[in-house]
Order: sequence, then C-alpha cells, then structure tokens
Amino acid sequence: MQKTWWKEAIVYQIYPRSFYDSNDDGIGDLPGIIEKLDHIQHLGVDVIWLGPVYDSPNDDNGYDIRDYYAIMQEFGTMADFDRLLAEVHQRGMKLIMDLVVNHSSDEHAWFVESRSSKTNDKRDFYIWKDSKDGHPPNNWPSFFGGNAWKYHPDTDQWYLHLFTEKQPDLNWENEALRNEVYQLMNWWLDKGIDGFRMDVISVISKRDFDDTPFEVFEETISNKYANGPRIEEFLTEMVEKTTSKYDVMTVGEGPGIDFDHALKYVDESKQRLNMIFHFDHMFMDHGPGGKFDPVPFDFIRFVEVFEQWDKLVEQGGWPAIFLGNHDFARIVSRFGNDQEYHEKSAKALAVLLLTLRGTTYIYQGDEIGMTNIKLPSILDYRDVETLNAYREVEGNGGDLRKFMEGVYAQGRDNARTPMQWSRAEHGGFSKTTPWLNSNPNHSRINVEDQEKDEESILHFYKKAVQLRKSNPTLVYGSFKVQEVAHKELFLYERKDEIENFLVAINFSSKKVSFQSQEKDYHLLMNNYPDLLTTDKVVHLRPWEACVFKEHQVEQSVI
Ligand code: TEU
Ligand code: CA
Repeated sequence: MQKTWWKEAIVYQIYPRSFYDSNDDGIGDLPGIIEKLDHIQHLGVDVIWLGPVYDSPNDDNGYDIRDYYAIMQEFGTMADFDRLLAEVHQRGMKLIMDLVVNHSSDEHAWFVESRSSKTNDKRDFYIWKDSKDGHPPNNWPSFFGGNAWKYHPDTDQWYLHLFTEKQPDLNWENEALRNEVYQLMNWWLDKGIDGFRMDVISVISKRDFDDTPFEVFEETISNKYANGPRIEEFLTEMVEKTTSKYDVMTVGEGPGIDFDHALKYVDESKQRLNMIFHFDHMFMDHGPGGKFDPVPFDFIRFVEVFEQWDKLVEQGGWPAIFLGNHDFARIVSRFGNDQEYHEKSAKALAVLLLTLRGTTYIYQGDEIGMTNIKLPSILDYRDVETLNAYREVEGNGGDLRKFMEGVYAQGRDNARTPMQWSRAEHGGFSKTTPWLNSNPNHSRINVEDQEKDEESILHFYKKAVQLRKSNPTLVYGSFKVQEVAHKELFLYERKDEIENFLVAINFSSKKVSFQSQEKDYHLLMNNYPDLLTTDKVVHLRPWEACVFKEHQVEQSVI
C-alpha cells in the first residue's frame, strides 16, 4: 500500500453559510473563514474541505451552481477566495473545493440555452424526454420529494432533476458537456487548490429511463441511480484530463454505493478517485418511511459496517472516515448522548474518528460537541429537503407531529446552525439575526469557553489529533475488531510491525468491562480522569473511551 499525504491527512469540513459572518448580514462568508483560520489551524488539521462557494441562487444552499467561475455574492469575491487560499497555504494547510457536477442550477447559462429550444446546441447538456401518455417519462422519485422530472411547456418535454427542480441533471453522455466540466476543474486546479470533494459523483452515469419497481427509496438510489454503466469510464476520463496532472486529493460522495461497488471509484491501481464516502452507517437508521422515519440505532451493525469497509485497504482502496457532515444530524446527538453524557460521548466519538484506518473527516462544530436543535416551527427551517418532505406529508394528510420528530432527529438543519464561537448573541456567529437560528445552547457550548478549559471537548480533539499525527500506526496499521457482537463495546486493535494499540469505546450509558489480553497495554489517553481496573479487567464507565499502547513504559499498566 502506498503511503501519501492525503491518507495521513485530517480534513476539516466547513459549511461556509454557517461558519462566521464577518460583515453582519446574517450569512457566513469567506472573509469570516479567514478570520477564524487560527481556530482550524490550532486543531491540528491538514486539509480544509470548503463547501460550495460558487455563484448560486441557493435553492439548495450552493449545491445549485449558476456560475462555476464566480463566487456567490453573499460569500464575498474571487479576491476573497484567493486570499483565503493563500492564507491556508501560508499556514501549511491545504484546501479542497466541493465540486457539484451531477447537476447545475436551472439559472446556469447552459440550462437557459438548453431549455430555449429543442435544437439549441446545448439542449443535450441536460436530459430531456417526451411525455409518456401525458405523464412524466418514468416513475423515478427525486431525492427531495416528488417526481424526478419537471415539465417544460415551451418545448413540450420534461427534464430530469434527481434533486430539486432548480437542479437539472447534467448529461454526462454528452462529450462537450464533459469537456466543459474538465475545463472548469482545471481552472480551479490551476488556481492552486488541493483537490475536490465530488458531490453525488456516484449518480452521474444514468441507466435507461424505464419505470422502476421500488419499495424503499434508498434501494432506488443504489439499484437505479448510482453505479451506472459508464461510471468507471467517466471517472477515468475525468481524472486523466484533470486531477492526474496535479498533486491533489479527490474524495467522491457516493450515495447508493455499496462495498462491492467501491472499487469502481477508488481502485488505487486504476487512475480514479482517491476515496469515496459511503452511507452504510448513515442510512442504517432510516425506517420504512425513509430518513424522517428513523428506527433505533443498531450498534452491532454499526461496528460491522466499519469492519467491512476497512477491508477496502486490502483491495487497493482507502476509507474515508466520517460520522457527520452538513447533510446529517449532529454526531453527538445521533450516535452519542447529548444529554447526561454530552461531554463524555462527544470525546468518545472523537476517539473513534481519530483511531480508525482511513482519512479522518471532522465536520465544523463537532470539535466542540454542537448538538441537534428543535426549532420552534417549520417556518424556522431552511433545508429544502425538510421543507419539501413537510409539504408532502401535509399534502397527504399525514401525521405532521410524528414527521417533525423525524426532523428533530434527522433533519439537515441540525448540522447547519451557526458555528458557536462564544456566549454572545447568536453564538458570536454574527451581530445580526442569522439566516438560520443559532442553537440557544451556545451559552454553554462554544469555542471561547472551551479554549479556556483544558478538559473541554475542543482540547480533547486537539489531543486526539496529535495522538494520531504522532503515531503512524493509527493511520496505516491494521484494524481488527475484538468484540464483534458486543452490544455496547467497540473494541479494536490497530497494529503494525512497530506498535500495537488497543482502542476501547463504551458506546452506551451502562458500565462495560472487558479483559485485556495477555499483552501489557499502557493507557495513552481516555476521557475520564482515571482508569478503573481489577487485575487485567478494565471497567469502562458510560461513554468511556480509552486508547492503550503496548510497551509504553511510563503509563499505567493493564
Ligand atoms: O448530498 C447527496 C445526498 O445523497 C443527499 O441527498 C444526502 O445524502 C441526503 O440529504 C441525506 O438525507 C449532496 C450534498 O451533500 C447535499 O447537501 C446536496 O443537497 C445534494 O448532494 C444535492 O447536491
Ligand atoms: Ca456575511
């Protein structure tokens, strides 16, 4: 296996709209990010993943791009971007951009031309089909509710939009379109960025537009939308014409992929992507009604997912380790315990993120344990996915109270509340009312307070980052789960020819004990002030997480 910087990197994801508002218009911006670079650098991370900052009408908060060569007015100017990139590089960090090329905005010049007439030379940049007996061309659903086709009366055809109606899918079958994409990628690469996170890259190759029998939406994504017939060809061509010419990193977003498909995207022996985000641990609590109909978290399945995906390494791939991002609930609320064990479970999740094999991705705010939020009314929600789903339930006369419970647990706005910098109004994010309410708990969960508290979640993240960076075994070492079927305990070994680590995480509010093996392990770090052992038995308290190392002479022994 090749060793390289992007395998050793720790990535920090910024959702620009919610990071820091430097000009008090209620919206985060690029100068705001520059003002807060010390915070990111002091975490010890290596790479920043910057969410979309291109010109956009914000139907899906920037994931609907109107001009790939311009910066969104609310976020600042291209000069601001250039300054941000220079500042990031000056601090020894790298910056990757969010590349959204499965679809554009319907306000993009390409689409304005494409929809103008059936004979326009850009018509085929998008996917247009005739009605079928007066109905949409087929029964495909959009990720964001309703049918995935929108009728355009002027040309009497429908266009495909797997996401919102303002996000028409680009037609990757069209070589001229693909070359336009490669050209814009090279334009940004020539500016000196260090790579891309590629939005929904798994769905760019479309299958026949026939009717699809589907039960659960997630099956549709994998059986119909993702892993299409030309995906490898498109990725190989893209990489060959763009990123292969630079020392950059690429991570695809892969809704609908599963382990067997992964090598289509990340086989190191072929020139494709470096990594791909899968969602096996992120969709597993989606109930029969989908994301907003959650079922209880299945911890054993959670462990099995990480165990399975680690095998990617033996097959020539490299895992992308994450527990949350701008599309999912806050990790301490979803996988931890944001009530009685808020601090302990936030730290336990940091241990998991930073001791697994693969590149670690930390989402803004998780480093201080930001939590989910229950906004007062649906009118306070901003996410198009939530609002569309609410209207669908309302339209069908469904149970809105039950639906809102699903939103409180799973909605994307949970992860998009403004970054909590201080106890000040709006969490110090802005001096004016932000685009999305700040979580009132910024009074007790914020950067400023945690910077002063050596025992804070923030300081724990810094220690866990340093632990990983000073122990290459935690990056490249083997990964072996010790207790596969345990209901609460995530116990695994990380080892190579030099070092041997044992990581024990109690994923519950109960006490859990385990017998350490015959080896002499010494405690390197944990999230309690001491360690409870009797002989070789370790007694973990609720959400206790420990990292042990063999042959560490000066630490306590188990
Ligand atoms: O998300 C793709 C995706 O699969 C989402 O539908 C996500 O999994 C879902 O919201 C979970 O409920 C990417 C971006 O990350 C997301 O922010 C965009 O809305 C989407 O693509 C369209 O660009
Ligand atoms: Ca602003």
